Amino acid sequence: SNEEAAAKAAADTADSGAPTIFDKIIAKEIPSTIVYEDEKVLAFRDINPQAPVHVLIIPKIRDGLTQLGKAELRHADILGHLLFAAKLVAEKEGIVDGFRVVINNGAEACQSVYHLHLHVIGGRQLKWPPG
Ligand code: D5M
Repeated sequence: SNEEAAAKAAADTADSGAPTIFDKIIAKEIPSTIVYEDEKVLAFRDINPQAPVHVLIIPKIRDGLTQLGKAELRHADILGHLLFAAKLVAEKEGIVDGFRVVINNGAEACQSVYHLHLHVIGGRQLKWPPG
């Protein structure tokens, strides 16, 4: 599929350390709809929403975290912070009683942006398993 081909191409450049589209969102060089922000993380609406609520949460400093599979012990604090932010976003969006947190890791999981991000998805009945 197109999605799989795009994911493979993205993975090929993942280790180049090149900036991603999310750096431009953090720098506010391109617009986004921010739903939550603190000193460490930024949460904004996904441009291609898969549910009525679809928010991405990213660390403001990538620090080598292109993907979860590259995490090191020094990232444990920011990983916990991101997950707690997912709960805050779910509360803010009124979906705290039913929501999903997703991290796509690598081409086989269709990761397309190599700056770690959590998807917070909800606002409808979600199905299991995901595709
Ligand atoms: O998810 C990467 C996600 O990033 C995908 O759901 C689209 C979203 N995306 C890409 N560009 C933008 C901008 N400019 N604004 C908001 N959302 C964006 P992945 O897990 O890597 O497949």
